[in-house]
Amino acid sequence: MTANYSLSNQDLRGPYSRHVEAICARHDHAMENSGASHAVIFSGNPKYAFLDDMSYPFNANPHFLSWVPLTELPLSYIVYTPGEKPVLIYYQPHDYWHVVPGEPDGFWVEQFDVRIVRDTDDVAQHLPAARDKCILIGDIDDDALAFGIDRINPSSAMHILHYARAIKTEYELACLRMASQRGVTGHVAAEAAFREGGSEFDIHQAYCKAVSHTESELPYGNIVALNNHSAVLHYTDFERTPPAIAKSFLIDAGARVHGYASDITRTYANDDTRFSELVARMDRLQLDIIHKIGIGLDYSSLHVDTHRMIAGLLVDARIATGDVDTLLSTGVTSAFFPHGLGHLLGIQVHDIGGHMVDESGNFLDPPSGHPFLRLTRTLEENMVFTIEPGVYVIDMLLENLRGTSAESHVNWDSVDWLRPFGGIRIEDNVRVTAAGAENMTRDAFAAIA
Ligand SMILES: [Mn+2]
Repeated sequence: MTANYSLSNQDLRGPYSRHVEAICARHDHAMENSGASHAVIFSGNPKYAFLDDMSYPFNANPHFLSWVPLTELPLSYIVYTPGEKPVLIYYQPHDYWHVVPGEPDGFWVEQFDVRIVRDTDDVAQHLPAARDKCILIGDIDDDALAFGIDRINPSSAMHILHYARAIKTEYELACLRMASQRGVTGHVAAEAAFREGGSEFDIHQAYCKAVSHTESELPYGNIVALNNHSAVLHYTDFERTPPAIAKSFLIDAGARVHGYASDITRTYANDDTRFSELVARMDRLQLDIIHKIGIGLDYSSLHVDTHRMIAGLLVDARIATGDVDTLLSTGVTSAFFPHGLGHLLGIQVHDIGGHMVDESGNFLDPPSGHPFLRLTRTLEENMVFTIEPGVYVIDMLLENLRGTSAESHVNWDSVDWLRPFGGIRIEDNVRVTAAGAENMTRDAFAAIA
């Protein structure tokens, strides 16, 4: 299936109006805590390369996007005063050089008092006169864009907003499900391009076409890796010619809907039975992890549990020998699985707040020996995050085991066998439910199968 992804916005009006209510309540709380009467949320401004007049792709302030799904609206502001309809200062310049934002329209529009401005000088008249009663939320790199507001991103408000973002509203869950569905159409097209013998570049283009994203619209740079390239965790080269033999294929790629991202990884074998079995074994392991998810579970302990399961997989696959505790304590599992189990997912692919313990600015570091774990929170209903275990041959890490007590626990012949395949990662996007977990990614694959 390579049809362009399309979606209907008809169902979102109700969920979105309730979402805005939730965002207002969140801001009421944050503003009370910071002693502010008004919150002004800035969408962001284009950033330019040094000595150049061309800007980088625009990345809107995620706080702005949590209010309104306008990913391409620079130099705009939301003004929120508790009890009043939020004002959207909508920057639509007269500009014949560029495509300017269109007329405000869509399921979101009736939630705002929209004020169109043609020039940044016209923003000031729509801001509260009492600038000292305002807080400004956004990336301000030019004082002129703050319009005299001194309190920018105060932690007394930001911690509350960041902590709350981990729990998704009904509207956000709908967007995240659609983002998974959109990404999955790309994954299906990418697998077909791999089976047809395409290069990494060909596969990447098949993916972009299927999800109907330009590269700058993707939530993150696609990882499209054939053979040993998949051992590079963030491999982002695109070889223009296919390898003589494509033994394996790892793709880590997502899509966006209304500013919300999916983040999905799949690994495929060509025709090698042993590697195929290892991929299938990892797939079952990943589902077993997801089966453990529930309200109140500590994500750090799930990560450590995953290391125990990876130890079992390495032994089953004759890549390592020894008992689980030894394989963990000697660093064998960390050499094969050197990244975190997953991260919060939402407007940002690595959504903010993964290490927060509460809304007061207390943070919990990852457990010792696991510095790259991005999520250490206790799971709550409607949190959305990724589950992405992996196993790789990364010689830089495996070489560190030589000469240690770990060396005799590694079957180096099997490492040599696995090296040309690179590695395996399976990544789904899941939501915590009262009953366990909703797997948005598997649901999307099942829906198009
Ligand atoms: Mn991820």
